[in-house]
Amino acid sequence: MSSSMVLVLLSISALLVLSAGSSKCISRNFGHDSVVCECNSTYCDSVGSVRPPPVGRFSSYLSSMDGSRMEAGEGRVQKNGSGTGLRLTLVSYQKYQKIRGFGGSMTDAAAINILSLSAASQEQLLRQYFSPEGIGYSVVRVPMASCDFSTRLYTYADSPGDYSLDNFTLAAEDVQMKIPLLQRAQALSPGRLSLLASAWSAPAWMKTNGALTGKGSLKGQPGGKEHKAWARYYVRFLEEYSKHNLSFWAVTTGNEPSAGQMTNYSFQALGFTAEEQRDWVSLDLGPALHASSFPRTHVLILDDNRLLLPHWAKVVLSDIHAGRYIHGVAVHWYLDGVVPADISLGVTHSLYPEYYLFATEACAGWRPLDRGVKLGSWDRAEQYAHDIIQDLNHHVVGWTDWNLALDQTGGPNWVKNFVDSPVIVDSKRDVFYKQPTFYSMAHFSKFLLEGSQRVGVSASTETDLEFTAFIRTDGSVVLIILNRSLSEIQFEVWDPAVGFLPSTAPPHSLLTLAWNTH
Ligand SMILES: *[C@@H]1O[C@H](CO)[C@@H](O)[C@H](O)[C@H]1NC(C)=O
Ligand SMILES: *[C@@H]1O[C@H](CO)[C@@H](O)[C@H](O)[C@H]1NC(C)=O
Ligand SMILES: *[C@@H]1O[C@H](CO)[C@@H](O)[C@H](O)[C@H]1NC(C)=O
Ligand SMILES: *[C@@H]1O[C@H](CO)[C@@H](O)[C@H](O)[C@H]1NC(C)=O
Ligand SMILES: *[C@@H]1O[C@H](CO)[C@@H](O)[C@H](O)[C@H]1NC(C)=O
Ligand SMILES: CC(=O)N[C@H]1CO[C@H](CO)[C@@H](O)[C@@H]1O
Repeated sequence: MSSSMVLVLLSISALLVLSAGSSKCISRNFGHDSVVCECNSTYCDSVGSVRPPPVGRFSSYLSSMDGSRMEAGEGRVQKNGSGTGLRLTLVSYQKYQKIRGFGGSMTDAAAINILSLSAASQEQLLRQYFSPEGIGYSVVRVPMASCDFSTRLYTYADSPGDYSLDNFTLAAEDVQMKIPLLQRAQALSPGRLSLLASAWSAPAWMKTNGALTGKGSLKGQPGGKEHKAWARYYVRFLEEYSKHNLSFWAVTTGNEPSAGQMTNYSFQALGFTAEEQRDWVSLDLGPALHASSFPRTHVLILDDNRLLLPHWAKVVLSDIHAGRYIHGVAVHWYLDGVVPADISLGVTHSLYPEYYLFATEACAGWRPLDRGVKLGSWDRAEQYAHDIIQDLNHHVVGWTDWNLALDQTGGPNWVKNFVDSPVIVDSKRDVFYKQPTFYSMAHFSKFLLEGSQRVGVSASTETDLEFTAFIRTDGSVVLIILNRSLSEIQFEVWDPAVGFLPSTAPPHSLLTLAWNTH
C-alpha cells in the first residue's frame, strides 16, 4: 500500500469517527406526552462534538415534544434578512454575568442507583454527564452527611458532646459510594469539577430539639461552643474529602434554613434566621475557613427558595463582618412560579452586584399533585428550560439539578419524598432512561462552558418565545430558544457581526443555535 493510500484511508476513517461521534436516541414511550431515551452497557445516544461550523454557517440542535433529542442541523447565514415576522437581534455590547457551570447532585440515593448498575452501565451513565461526549456537567453538589435522599439518618459526628470533633468520621456512604463515584466523574471530565457542599442538619446533640429532623437550630448563640463546633465540622469535612483528592469550590451555609424553622418538619433540617446566619458566618464559619487549609473555599448563603430574597441578602450581606467571607447567594427553584424573578433575583443583584447568584437545587415531581417519576414527560423538560432561561436572564451564573439518578419510584428516600430525575435507573434490566429533562439540561450545559458571558437579545415584536444568548470565551455565540406553545413560528436571528440566521421553533421545542463570528 502506498503512503498516499494510507493517508487517504486514514482521513476516511477520521471522517467516520467524526460522524460516529453522534448516535441516535433509542426511544421508549411510557404513555406520557413524550419519550425517554434508553441506554445500556453497550449503547447510549450522544450528540457528539458541538463545535460550531466556520463563519457563514450555523449549527442548530433541536429537542421537542414530538421526539427530537438534540437533533443536529446546519444552516447558512444570510446577508439579508427576510424583513417579515419575528427578528431576534443579538446586542453583544450589552454584557452581563459569566457562567460558572451546570450540574447535578451526588446524593446517597444517586450513588446507590448508579452503583446498582453493572460496571459498564455505570461507566456509560457517568460518561453521559461528565465526559467530553457527555453534556458538560462541571458542578456537583454533595450533601454533607444524610438528607431525605438517604436510607438512614446520620451525621459525621454523632457522639454526644464531641465538641472537638475527635470522633468525626465520614460515613460508609461517602467512603464506599460517593467518593469513588466523584473520583470517577473527575477522571472522565475534561476540566476540574466544581464541587459544592451543603449540610442538611448538624448533629442532634448540637441542636435545640436534640434531633436531626423537625424544628430546631443550633443551641446557644453565634460565637458559642455549638456554633463554633458546627463551623469546625465544615473544615473537618473539607479535610476528610481532601484526603481522597477531592477539593471543594464552595460550601453553602446549609440547606434550606427555613425548613428547620417549621414545626414538625419531616426530614433533616437546621433552622437559621437570616440574622443568626449572618452572625454565624461572621463569628464562626468565616474565621474557621479563613484559618483552615481551605481559605479560598467560596461561601454561598441562603441555599433556599428565592421567596426569601431580597430580605435574606439584605440582612446578611449588609453586614461587612459577614459579607467579607461570602461570595454568592444560592437559590432553590421551589415556588419560583409564585415569586417573580425580577423582584427576587433582579433586586438582589442590583443591591449586591459583587455577589453572584447560583441555583443549587431543582427537581420535577415534587408537587403534591404531580408527584414522583413520569417517564417521558416533556412538560417537565419545559419546566426546567423555562426556569433556567429565567434564572440566566436574571444574573444567575449556574444551575444545579438535584439527584443525578433515581430509581423508578423516585427514590430511595427515607421519608418517601419521591421526586423525578433526568436519569432513571432500572437495575433489573441493567438500563437507564434519559428523561426529557436530561436534554433540557444539555441544551444549556453542553454549550455554556465556564466563562461564557450573557449578552443582550432584543425581539422585534411581542413574542411568547423564551430565549437567552451568550458569547463564549472563544468568541462563538450560543442562543437558546424555548417555545412552550402549540404553534410553529418562523423567525430570524440577526447578529450584526455575521448576518441573518433563518430558523423555526417547532411547537413545544427547545432549540440551541451556535455560530462563529471570526
Ligand atoms: C444495548 O442497546 C442496543 C441498542 O438498542 C442493542 O443493540 C444492544 O443489544 C443492547 N446491549 C445489551 C447488552 O443489551
Ligand atoms: C440585499 O439587500 C441589498 C440592499 O437592500 C440589495 O441591494 C441586494 O440585492 C439584496 N441581496 C439579496 C441577495 O437579496
Ligand atoms: C469517641 O468514640 C469513642 C468510641 O465510641 C468513645 O469511647 C469516646 O467517648 C468518643 N469521644 C467523644 C469525645 O465523644
Ligand atoms: C491524588 O492525586 C495524586 C496526583 O494526582 C496521586 O498521586 C494520588 O495517588 C492521589 N491520591 C488519592 C488518595 O487518590
Ligand atoms: C407535631 O407533632 C406532634 C407529635 O406527633 C403532634 O402532637 C402535633 O400536633 C404536631 N404539630 C403540628 C403543627 O402538626
Ligand atoms: C412555534 C411557536 O413559536 N409557537 C409559538 C411559539 O412562540 C411564539 C411566540 O412568538 C408563539 O406566538 C407561537 O404560537
